[in-house]
Amino acid sequence: MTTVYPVKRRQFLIGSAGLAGAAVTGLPAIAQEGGKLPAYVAWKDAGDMIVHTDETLETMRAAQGDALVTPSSDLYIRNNLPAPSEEIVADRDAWEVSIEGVAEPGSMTLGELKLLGSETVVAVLQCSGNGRAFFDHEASGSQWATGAAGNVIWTGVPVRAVAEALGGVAADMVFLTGTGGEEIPEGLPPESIQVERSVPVEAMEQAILAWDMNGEPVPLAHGGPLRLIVPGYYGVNNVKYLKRLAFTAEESPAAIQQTGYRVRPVGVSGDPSQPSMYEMSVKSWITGPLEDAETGEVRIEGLAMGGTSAVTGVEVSTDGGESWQEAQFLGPDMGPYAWRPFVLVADLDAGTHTLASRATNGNGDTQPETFEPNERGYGHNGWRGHAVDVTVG
Ligand SMILES: Nc1nc2c(c(=O)[nH]1)N[C@H]1C(S)=C(S)[C@@H](COP(=O)(O)O)O[C@H]1N2
Ligand SMILES: [Mo]
Repeated sequence: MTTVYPVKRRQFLIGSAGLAGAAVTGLPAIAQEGGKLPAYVAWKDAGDMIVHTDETLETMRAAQGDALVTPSSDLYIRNNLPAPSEEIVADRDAWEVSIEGVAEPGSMTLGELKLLGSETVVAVLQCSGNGRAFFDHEASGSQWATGAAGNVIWTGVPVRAVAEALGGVAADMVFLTGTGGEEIPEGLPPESIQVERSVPVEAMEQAILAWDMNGEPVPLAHGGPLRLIVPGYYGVNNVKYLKRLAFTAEESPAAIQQTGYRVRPVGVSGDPSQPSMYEMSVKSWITGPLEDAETGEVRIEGLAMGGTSAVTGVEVSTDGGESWQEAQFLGPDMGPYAWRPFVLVADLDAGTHTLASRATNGNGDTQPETFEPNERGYGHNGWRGHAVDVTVG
């Protein structure tokens, strides 16, 4: 199956992606609940998705529920460029990645990488802009609420093992840089639209090159045949259709690294001196009930994640944050990078109740009540913004 993008549409998308760093998306702000899925993700569960655009699909908050793992059919999609054609997953083991910045640089096929060993890690994949809709300053970009995030089981070869097999990381390399496999149309400077991200080289401790997602080959839409997974780091650093992995002395010159995904005050443009969207922060949200409930015992459920340090606890408030009660985690602990579903049964009287959750991680970080606005609306983890008003009666 080949996905064909009409030329006009493609140019439109590429043009808008190129301007993303300048805080202009140009994409229409139509969000459809249970809308029609674009062809390349027609296999997803339309009833659980909000279609913002063909390249941005969000999981409905209620559908997130108390799921330990996000089914692939419900996982959000965020493409800066249209996905490559299905041809690249026709012969997965033949996919080649060039590996640079090691003692013996070269190219390896996925088949060869699989011989270097494998590890499985459960990690939250979350877009930097998840929660953007909860800011008041109308930050440009997709108006993600809670659904640009999922908890995913990834299997692949540790980046450490790949570096070792090629003689080790070369001297003075301080970044791990991944390049996406999208084709760059002729005439455009690659750095303007290429999805190429650099993370501090220390992240290689937990990073893997993944070929399996939730126990199946990574779907093309989620970065198959091979994806760089940097557990604990925001979505953008998890480069899909990885075609190059390089240990580098400098950050990528790509706009998506230099000016994109930079946290700065509202009204300021992006530049390399500002913090980059790397490590995720502690966060939680309630997934049910979201609108109404019957009086009496109500089962309040939600999801909590620690970021780069495991989530250790989560409290729930039914009175807008005046009082808090410790909620109970459900299911097994799947490691520091996974989220944990939680539940609290509360006795609720008739009336409107503001339900909120507040998580803490192993570093002792707790979600703040409010979160300072920033130009692009990144990283919101304030508990008040994520609270829901539920009518009980
Ligand atoms: N090659 C490539 N990798 C990419 C992107 C992309 O557009 N191209 N988008 C990034 C962003 S911003 C996010 S949030 C995640 C989204 O992953 P998903 O579509 O599998 O949910 O992939 C990241 N990796
Ligand atoms: Mo993202």
